[in-house]
Amino acid sequence: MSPTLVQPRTKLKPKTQRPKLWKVILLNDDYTPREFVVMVLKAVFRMNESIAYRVMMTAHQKGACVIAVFTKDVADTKAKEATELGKSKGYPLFFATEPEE
Ligand code: TYC
Repeated sequence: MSPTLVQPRTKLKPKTQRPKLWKVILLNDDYTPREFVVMVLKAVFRMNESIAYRVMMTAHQKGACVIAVFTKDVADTKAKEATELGKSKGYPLFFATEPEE
């Protein structure tokens, strides 16, 4: 009987690349009213009242709070939209974005 030849696999399984995700971060300030922050979180990030209130209080007490992660485009658009809502009322409310590790 002749020895069985094991052929090396030549086709490598392509690794599926996941797009890098970006965090949207809510920053505390001393001037924006709490109710306004809650309203923006509900409107732009589709949070319900109790989650929006908890997120706002976390930023208020700790200085910042990660809100959600999105693809870069969506994170930038939402952070800008939310920041603009504050600006339109003269508030310094600020939403930052940064890449996830
Ligand atoms: N610190 C603000 C106040 O006391 C409320 C506030 C909370 C503002 C969270 C921004 O990200 C923020 N009126």
